[in-house]
Amino acid sequence: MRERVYIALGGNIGDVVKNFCRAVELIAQRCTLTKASSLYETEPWGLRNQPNFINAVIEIETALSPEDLLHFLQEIEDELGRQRQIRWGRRTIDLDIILFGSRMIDTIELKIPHRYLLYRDFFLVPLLEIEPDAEYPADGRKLAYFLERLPQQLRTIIGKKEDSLWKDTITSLLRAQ
Ligand code: A4P
Ligand code: MG
Repeated sequence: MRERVYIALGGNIGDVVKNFCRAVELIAQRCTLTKASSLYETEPWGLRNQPNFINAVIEIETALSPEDLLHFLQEIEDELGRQRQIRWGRRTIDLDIILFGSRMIDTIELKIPHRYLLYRDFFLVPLLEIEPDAEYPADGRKLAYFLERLPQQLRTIIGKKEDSLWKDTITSLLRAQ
């Protein structure tokens, strides 16, 4: 069975947009890309003392199991992170599964929905941009409802970031499928 899955992309070191594009190209080798949000520039959530992030969300369809998708995404993180670990000594792209169909998963390895989904505007805003009716699987409440109630001090979004490489990469991947 193919499931509709939302993946969040985040990064704040190196050429983040180039890494996002490469990540989406690699994801599309085993999954079908169906939508991609704009890029958002965001202030760091949690640990404050670090550079601003770029965040985005993509929608895919996949026949992979949640665990296999997680491992596939971790391979991509390693592949893209490793190059820059030499230069910067840190990992530079985070690929988080935020929703997997309407499944609820709670294992040591994997929590779905993502444990911070309801507390992160940099997940909710790009997700709602591409799927305005998205719901929280546990109770079917609209995610837009949670975003409206997110306190000001948790808000991170500075604005959208225009980037032609991102636009062109997404357009060509959507066209190829
Ligand atoms: N894991 C459990 N559930 C999931 C899931 N749904 N998707 C486990 C992906 N992984 C999941 O993740 C640690 C472990 O989480 C994995 O081994 C997996 O089994 P990680 O990516 O290796 O480690 P991490 O990135 O240090 O932890 P985490 O919790 O993913 O970091 P966060 O929470 O993503 O925080 N501010 C802004 N504005 N934008 C950001 O993107 N990101 C972070 C990183 C902090 N602040 C940010 C942003
Ligand atoms: Mg992560």
